Amino acid sequence: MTTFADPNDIRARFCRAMSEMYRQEVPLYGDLVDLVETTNAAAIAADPALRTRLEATDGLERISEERHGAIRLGTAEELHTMCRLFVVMGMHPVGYYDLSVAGIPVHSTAFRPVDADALKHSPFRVFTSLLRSELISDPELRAEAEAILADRDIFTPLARQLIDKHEAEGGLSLEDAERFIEEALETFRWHADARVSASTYQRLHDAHRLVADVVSFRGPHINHLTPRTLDIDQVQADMPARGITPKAVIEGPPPRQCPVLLRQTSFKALEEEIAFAGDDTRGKHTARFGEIEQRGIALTRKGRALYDELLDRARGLAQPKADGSNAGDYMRALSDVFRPLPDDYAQLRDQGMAFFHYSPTGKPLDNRTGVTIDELIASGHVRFDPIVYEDFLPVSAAGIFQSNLGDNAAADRLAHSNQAAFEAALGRPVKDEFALYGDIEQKSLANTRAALGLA
Ligand code: OOG
Ligand code: NI
Repeated sequence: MTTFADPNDIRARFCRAMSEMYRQEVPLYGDLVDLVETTNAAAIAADPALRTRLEATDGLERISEERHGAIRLGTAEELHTMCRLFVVMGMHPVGYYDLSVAGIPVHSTAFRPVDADALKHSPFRVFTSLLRSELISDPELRAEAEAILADRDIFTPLARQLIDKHEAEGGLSLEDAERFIEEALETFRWHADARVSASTYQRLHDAHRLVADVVSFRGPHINHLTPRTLDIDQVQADMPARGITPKAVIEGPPPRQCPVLLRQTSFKALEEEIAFAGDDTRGKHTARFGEIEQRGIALTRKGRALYDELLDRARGLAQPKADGSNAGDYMRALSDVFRPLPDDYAQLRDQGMAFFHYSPTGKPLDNRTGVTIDELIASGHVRFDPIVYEDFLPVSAAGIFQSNLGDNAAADRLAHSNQAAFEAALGRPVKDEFALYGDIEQKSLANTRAALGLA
């Protein structure tokens, strides 16, 4: 019997291979990673409690490793096959993000590990968008774009074979897994030679910069990678001194004692030289950038509804401008407006706003009848720790897209969301993020009760 490679290992190694490749392709990204590593080391050195916590939960070794990347696909078939490819690495589609509300003609999901062990092994995920070609308003251009896309195969023949083999046999041998990583990586590689002529590129670009990015090339080049930072405000502040131009504001919630959800910021996409098909004209394309993220606790539907409401209110007070001129006003509005969301884990728990992982403290329990979890916490038998948010935020994602597509990208609402069409392309429903966090929480409760000898 052959032993199959562990999908968690395949994912971790794929993530490292992709990081290597992207640093070579986009040297400025390597500079960002250096800055993140320096800042993380300083944050750990300055805070012994943080150090102890990270040692216990994450290990210090891989703190600054990439937590996510993003790609943009052109067709339903590409999305379907990409889903099968990610499943080989233990990544499953979670959530539906409609970016058309922000004037961006795509909808998206996140391919990611779902259970607690897999997340711990390697949390790497890929924010994956599908072009909604129906939102290209000129019917002739739409037909042309669809024909161009129908005529490419973004996967290597061997990658396709290995995906089939994985499905047929239920896994890949260590050797096949090695080859799979190399072949899968090819799909994410940058190609500076466009498949379209300069004039086609221009027409696609005029429809939407994103349309040109999706349609013009041989594959869905990885457009950014995102390491984890322990101090996003510091990295944002230090970017310019390293010759890195950050986007105007950090997306997501304000800085807090008890961080919630996801904060993220990026550097502006680079202008890169490309060659067009058919003649020897050259042009410029902006698509690729670097991003950083800092995650906090996952919110329940109730907590999330409050988050959405508060974010809306803050953006009503100070819509962040692309040139950064009102960044200070926006950050102040954000901090003011977010006061109703308790900045305290116990209160977040009492109010049912967030998800927690429960565990026994080790204190022996003698009275074994009718004890509730709240009583066990009060008596010091059970502790609760935040469950980290593993997903994305649509308003933040729109901000990241916009800052990297040129900040004057249209912001009008384009269309209604169409989750059904997305799932039809994918070939399966996306998983519900709230249900996944709820499961992790419930399992930890059951394990805790069992460990304490309670039914
Ligand atoms: C994806 C942008 C969204 C995030 O972190 O929210 C994203 C893209 O630009 O393709 O990666
Ligand atoms: Ni991102």
